[in-house]
Amino acid sequence: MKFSKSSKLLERAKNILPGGVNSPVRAFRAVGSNPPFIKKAKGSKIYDIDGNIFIDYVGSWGPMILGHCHPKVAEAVKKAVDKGTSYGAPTPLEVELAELVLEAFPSMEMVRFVNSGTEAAMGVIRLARAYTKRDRIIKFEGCYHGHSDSLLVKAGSGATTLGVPDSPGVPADIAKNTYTAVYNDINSVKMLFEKDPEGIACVIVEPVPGNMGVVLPQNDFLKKLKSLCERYGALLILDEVMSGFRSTFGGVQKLYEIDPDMTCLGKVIGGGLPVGAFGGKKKIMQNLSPSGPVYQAGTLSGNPLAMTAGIATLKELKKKGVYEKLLSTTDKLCNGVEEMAKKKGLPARLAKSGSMFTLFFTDSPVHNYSDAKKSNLEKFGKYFRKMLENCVYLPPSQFEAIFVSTAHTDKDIAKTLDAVKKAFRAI
Ligand code: KE4
Repeated sequence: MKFSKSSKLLERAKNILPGGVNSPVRAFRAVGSNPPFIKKAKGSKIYDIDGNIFIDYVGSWGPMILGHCHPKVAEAVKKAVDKGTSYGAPTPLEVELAELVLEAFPSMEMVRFVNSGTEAAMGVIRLARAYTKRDRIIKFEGCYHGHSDSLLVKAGSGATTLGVPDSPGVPADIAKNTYTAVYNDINSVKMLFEKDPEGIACVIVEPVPGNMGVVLPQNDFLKKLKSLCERYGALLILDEVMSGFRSTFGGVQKLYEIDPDMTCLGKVIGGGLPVGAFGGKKKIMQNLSPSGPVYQAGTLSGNPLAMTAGIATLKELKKKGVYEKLLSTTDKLCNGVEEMAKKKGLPARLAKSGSMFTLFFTDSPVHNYSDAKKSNLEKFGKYFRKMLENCVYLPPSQFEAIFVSTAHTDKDIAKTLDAVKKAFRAI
């Protein structure tokens, strides 16, 4: 397998694009390798500029749940282009997609479309602060909600100290309004509410995190979170940008029977075009401009091409049998991986939620970010590079999720498991 054209292009790109990429994780820094430059994708495959073909489990980090270039999605977008690419005016398309989203998320009574998950999380935090007239927020270590200042914050020195910036450029004055708790540790949240009973506007959480790798909620954690928020008058915000539509036609909030005040969405609802969304109870959402005083705006929000791709994608997902197939393909892959890891006596833990999963290279359970960080990153790097050599394109980080699509065939799974066998032998 050669990557000479990609290596040359990376050198050229690095002169004009920081790190040669437009989003850091794509640079493959976490796996000690350089990224292939992709020229096209179709179904479950991606094709790089050196002629290599990979079975793709990144799926553009989640949006490509139907695989790349799904005929229905591609056809719809091609037609839409002939009607213009953006109007900056209301269109029937955004009403249609909004109705599909509200059908999938019964906890949502209203929704606002934006252009990314980052914008969705930024907007929902501002709305929560305005609605509750409070400034502090709670997030969780290892959960990611995009790169807005209030959410690029990590825990201060003590468990209940105010947040500190998690990136240069985030003012300490902003970071101090963000508390960080520990996922699956309800007491770490209780302590914060007891310390600041009237100052916390909201708790924002990935109900099933994917950004520390996939981690599953334990012991009714989400229900306990909801009741703490109710007790202290804070809003519960579920960030389902990644988990949305991955297990069912809707969110994991349906599976865990949680009724959040607000939800963030992205990825799948744009079918590969830039879309984010935030929504929730009407009494909160109607405070959003222009129906209310909370300002939020976007030139390309509700863009006709992105709406078209989202509508086509959700309409496909609604079809009978789609989730049965998607989940059985995922189970086949995961069962195969777990069997081989066990046979090899490999210290590994697999966590799965619907059609997304992570194989942690650790032999202890992973219930939060500090557990996840015990994984053997060197082993993960070797495994990643071996899988790439065997034409399987995985997310280039231990702390990400693998995404299965409806385009992955039994043949893809068999080839992937064969690659896993070779990779396990090599590490
Ligand atoms: P975007 O701004 O990247 O569209 O969405 C931010 C975001 C918000 N919430 C959750 C739960 C997310 O997973 C994300 C983005 N996910 C990452 C993957 N871990 C996107 C990949 C990247 O940053 O390049």
